[in-house]
Amino acid sequence: MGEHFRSTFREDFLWGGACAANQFEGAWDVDGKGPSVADFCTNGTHTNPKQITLGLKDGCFYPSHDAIDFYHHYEEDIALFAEMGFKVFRTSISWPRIFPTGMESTPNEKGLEFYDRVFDCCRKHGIEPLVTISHYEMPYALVEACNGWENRQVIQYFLNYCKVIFARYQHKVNYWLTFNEINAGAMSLGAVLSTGTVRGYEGPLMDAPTDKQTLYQALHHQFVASALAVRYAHSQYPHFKLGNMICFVTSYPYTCDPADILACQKQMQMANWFCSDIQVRGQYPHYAWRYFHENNIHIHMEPEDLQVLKEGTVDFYTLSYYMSNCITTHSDAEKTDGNIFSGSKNPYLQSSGWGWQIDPQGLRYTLNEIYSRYGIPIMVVENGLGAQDIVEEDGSIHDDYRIDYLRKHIAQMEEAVKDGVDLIGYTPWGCIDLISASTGEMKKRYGFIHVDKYDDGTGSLARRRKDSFYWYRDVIASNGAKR
Ligand code: BGP
Repeated sequence: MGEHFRSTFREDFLWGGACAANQFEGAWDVDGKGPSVADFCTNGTHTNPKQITLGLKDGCFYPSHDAIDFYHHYEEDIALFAEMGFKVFRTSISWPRIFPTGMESTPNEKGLEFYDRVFDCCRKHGIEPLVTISHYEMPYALVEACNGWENRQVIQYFLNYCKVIFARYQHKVNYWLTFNEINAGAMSLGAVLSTGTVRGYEGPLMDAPTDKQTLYQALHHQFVASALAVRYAHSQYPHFKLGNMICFVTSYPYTCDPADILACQKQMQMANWFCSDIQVRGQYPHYAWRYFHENNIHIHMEPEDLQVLKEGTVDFYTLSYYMSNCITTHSDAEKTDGNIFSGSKNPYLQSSGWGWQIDPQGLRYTLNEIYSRYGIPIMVVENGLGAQDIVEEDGSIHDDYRIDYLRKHIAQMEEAVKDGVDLIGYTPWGCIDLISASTGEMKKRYGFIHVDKYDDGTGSLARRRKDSFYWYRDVIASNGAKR
């Protein structure tokens, strides 16, 4: 108690929202942009998986091509964020907007100018940009030329890209995240979107080939690329703050059977802690070697790699948190869907319409676990409820289910702060409706702002404030107290 007891969010707490270029910008081939992996992904549904195709196919719908057209609506959208009182806006730079194939030596000036306009607009409204450098947006040409991150050469391409955007936006952006959900790279959906190791593959994203040797080698290259970018930024731009980004899926043992406890520990290690340990502590963790041995994984490293990892550790920790699951060795346990990782159903939790188990207390638990492991500032850079919304005749949208979800998670963040966790910000996902990453749908909406856009590609793109818009505005105005 006493001087270490904090009763509420810090004064400079960064309230805001989060989006990613490929899910909301549209303008996929405008002003010189090259295609990204996401631009060859069709839409799907909860039950009908989205596909990646080799080139564009007649009769397929590619939702990223137009998305919600933030590219041409950014002024209106950022003004709406400002109306809610955002202090921070997390977005990503589309790598192929800057380097259309990823391999050019000079950047695409028109792409750079677009982000100048976006960041200037944020600053005009007093909003701090928080920029993800790579959010499932690898130039597709790098998939074809290099099988994505499997090829070590991509490290240099990525570093060139980082150097260009760091130099260009050094006076506009202070907060950077290297890779979105880097730990997704070990899973099938992540393999497609994050590691880009899908050369020659066409079919459902979830069924993309997952050869562990290739994935962990690709991940190693991403770790080195991330560390090199962090090290370079620290040396050139000391005012920058660089973070990692983990898709945190908290797992609980399904029973108190010691076999379940161990299975859960192993799951937490390889799913969540593995990437975190490397990016925060700067070294491969002890438990990884046995996993590699048992799975016949041999990572090729250059002599300097381990030193680079040590020298490129991040300044703050960020995570997405939507749900939790259970892990068990008992085969009769019912399965549940989830964000990238699936697991067993927790009988104490309710699920969203897409089968993600809602667990606000798990967020407090998770924040405590992360903070006691690393002791560096933490930001929750994604959280939210994907749900279908109904637009009433008068244009209003009563999304009390979304308010309920967010309110409960904010309450648990407050508990974590009282526990002593240094939480510095919160950017709920899809603060304006956008394309779902897992299914490619518009129907799965997260926003405070509704966008008139539908899964058949129709819609006027009109923006509307949902009830949650006004609610979140009050949350921010009261620094989290009024909710
Ligand atoms: C995270 C991704 C986001 C986002 C979110 C919600 O894993 O970083 O890009 O989309 O999940 O997932 P979905 O869009 O599948 O509902």
